[in-house]
Amino acid sequence: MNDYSPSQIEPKWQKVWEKDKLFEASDSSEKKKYYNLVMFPYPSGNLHMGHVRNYAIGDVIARYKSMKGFNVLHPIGWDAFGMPAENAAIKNQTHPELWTDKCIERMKKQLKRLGISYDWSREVNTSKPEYYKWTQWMFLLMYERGLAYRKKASVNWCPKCETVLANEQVKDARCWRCESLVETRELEQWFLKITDYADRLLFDIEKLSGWPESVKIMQRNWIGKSEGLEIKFKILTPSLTSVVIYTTRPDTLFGVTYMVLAPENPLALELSKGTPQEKSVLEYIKKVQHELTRERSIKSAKDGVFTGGFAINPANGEKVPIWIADYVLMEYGTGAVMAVPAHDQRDFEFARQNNLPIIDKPLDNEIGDKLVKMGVAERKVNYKLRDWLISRQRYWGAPIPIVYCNNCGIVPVPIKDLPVLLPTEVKFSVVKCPKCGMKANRETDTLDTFNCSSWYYFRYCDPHNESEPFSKEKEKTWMAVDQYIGGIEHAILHLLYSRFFTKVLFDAGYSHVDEPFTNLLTQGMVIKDGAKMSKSKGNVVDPDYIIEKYGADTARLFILFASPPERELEWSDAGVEGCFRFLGRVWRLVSSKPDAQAKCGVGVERKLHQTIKGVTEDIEKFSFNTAIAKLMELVNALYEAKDETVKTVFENLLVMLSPFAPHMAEELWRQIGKNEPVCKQPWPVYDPKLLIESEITLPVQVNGRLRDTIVVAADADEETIKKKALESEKIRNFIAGKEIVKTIFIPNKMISFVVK
Ligand code: ANZ
Ligand code: ZN
Repeated sequence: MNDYSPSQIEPKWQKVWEKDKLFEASDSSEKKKYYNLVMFPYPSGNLHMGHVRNYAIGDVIARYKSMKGFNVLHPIGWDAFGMPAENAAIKNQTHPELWTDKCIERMKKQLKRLGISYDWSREVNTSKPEYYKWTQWMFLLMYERGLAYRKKASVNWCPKCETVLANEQVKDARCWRCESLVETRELEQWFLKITDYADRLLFDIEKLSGWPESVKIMQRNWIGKSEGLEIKFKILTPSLTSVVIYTTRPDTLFGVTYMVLAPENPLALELSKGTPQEKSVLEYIKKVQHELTRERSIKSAKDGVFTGGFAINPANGEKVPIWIADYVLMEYGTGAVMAVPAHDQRDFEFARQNNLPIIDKPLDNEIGDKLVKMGVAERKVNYKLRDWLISRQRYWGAPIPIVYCNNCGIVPVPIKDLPVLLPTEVKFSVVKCPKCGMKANRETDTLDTFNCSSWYYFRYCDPHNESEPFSKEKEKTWMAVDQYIGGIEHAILHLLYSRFFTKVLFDAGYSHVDEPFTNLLTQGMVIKDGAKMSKSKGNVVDPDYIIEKYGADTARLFILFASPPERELEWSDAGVEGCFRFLGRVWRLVSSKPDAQAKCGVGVERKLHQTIKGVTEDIEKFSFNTAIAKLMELVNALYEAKDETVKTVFENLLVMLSPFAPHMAEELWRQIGKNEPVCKQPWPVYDPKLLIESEITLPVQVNGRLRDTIVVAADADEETIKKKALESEKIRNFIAGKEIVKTIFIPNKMISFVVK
């Protein structure tokens, strides 16, 4: 018997798995498919513990499902375009492609060292022309369907990243990547019309029963559907007719004391023209013009100015002043509100600041309907969701397949001319217009990398297809993804964009499903000393170091044992040691008696079947920590039972251990004389008959009457049972001062005393 030495056994089995192509998914199989997907990594250079956790969880599910008889697809690839590569390349005087390829090489080695059961034959890399050709194709599909358009708009600009950002990429007015304060710029940019899908994206959330409630709530709020009325207020200026406001509370109409326009609302200038207010209105507009929409939507309602104009409240004919203030946004509703300080918090704050009246009138739920009937109001649905800004002023991304021709204007590059290659030296030559053949300029912006990741799971179904992004047949074989596993940080961004892409592909007839991910598991963060592992905090644990010291099996086991997947995982060196010791115990137990044949005792057999039942149920509900705890208990029981252990118990133990610690399970499997890989064994089933409780409840009678019950071991003998019955307080009371003349014992039924 050798000592447990992961550094010897792990590389050995990794080579065997690869050579025998054990994890390559078959496109044609009798078995039921199971598409198990983990969020593909950004090739930053090194795997961190968050990756290890994501991929260890994914691997347990993949290996388990495969042993349960499914045809499992478990692919991996690289989300390889993006800013960090470009910045690193500038810093290190190299090309982003070289830098990215190096990072991928390193991280691939790390993934292989972890023994994750990926189908490497399907690996994708979004920065290679074979892939981004089809990302461009997706863009053209959007364009063709009227879902991609170019417009001048005020957009979010990150001064540090030197590019525009989508709304989803701005958090509390800061860039999601570098946290710089975002600025507003008027620029002409490409957008995807995700708003066309707002209603379906919202409605279909109901279908996602396998998603965490928290993610669904975030998506609902982001889409932000609001139902209300647009109401026309007549203006008391002869040259102007009316101002339309949006409200979700028409019942508060009688409490309106003023109105507010967004500073950008063109009506503001018209109303104040020629009045004494004109100057202050102009000054105010100038003052707020650089404020950000996002910031404005959360700041308190303080300053604003009177426009000089008045309007008539259609509910009661009252004259109300019209103000402008930055708490009203031009982008939402009609860019104008009726203010009800008695009912609305921000209107209240504003009224207090500016000495405007606050009057509390009873609510009137019918006034809205009346105004609609009179033609003064209209029902209206609004969304918070905005179109997705997809062009980026960066080099390292998929080029937008568009040319600008002096004759024809915007011209899409024909599909046959894809890919539009990213130039290796950044010089843009003049191109020919695909329509008229005249000189034209190619679009130099690239696509937001979220375009690449919005459809990669389709590509895995058919990764080497050169004539289409994927065939309908293969899509039908594999989609939808049965289980998706990744970080919660993508709750809105990637997960919303992917749902949108899938719906477009569905509508265009390329996908047979309109939701991509049936079940979603969002794993918690890995923290150490109470904080997220990060370089700046200096609390990073390097996966390579752990693998070197303890082996991949211990790293995986610890990560899965320390906490349930959705919860935070607190790193613990002692916990890692503990898992390593446990694997050592398994190793010594099995390898010390590879030929164990002795008879299996009832106790061990029962424990085994209880473990099979428990572990199976736990894995099904992704409770990996408790599943591992049950395996640990089984190993303890086997140590205690010593000679009772038979080979079948070892066999089952190794099979169940293999999704968690696959290398050791594989090695010991051969030691007990098996030839076929353990990872391809069927998952064990338990025999309900053998689960029977080890303890039974037995009635105790005194003189023919039930006086108490006792709990005893099922196989306890008469002497033990008698002793236990006589320990009962109640029974002793019935017997006190008397003599037991007879004891009747019927095994498994009862014990009865006759006393005199
Ligand atoms: C009167 C009122 C009284 C309102 C009340 C609310 C409460 P959601 O649900 O988010 O759609 N609003 C409308 N357009 C706005 C804009 N462009 N900028 C800032 N605020 C705007 O919110 C709709 C409510 O937000 C509308 O209903 C309006 O204020 C305000 F007790 O009208 B309400
Ligand atoms: Zn930035």
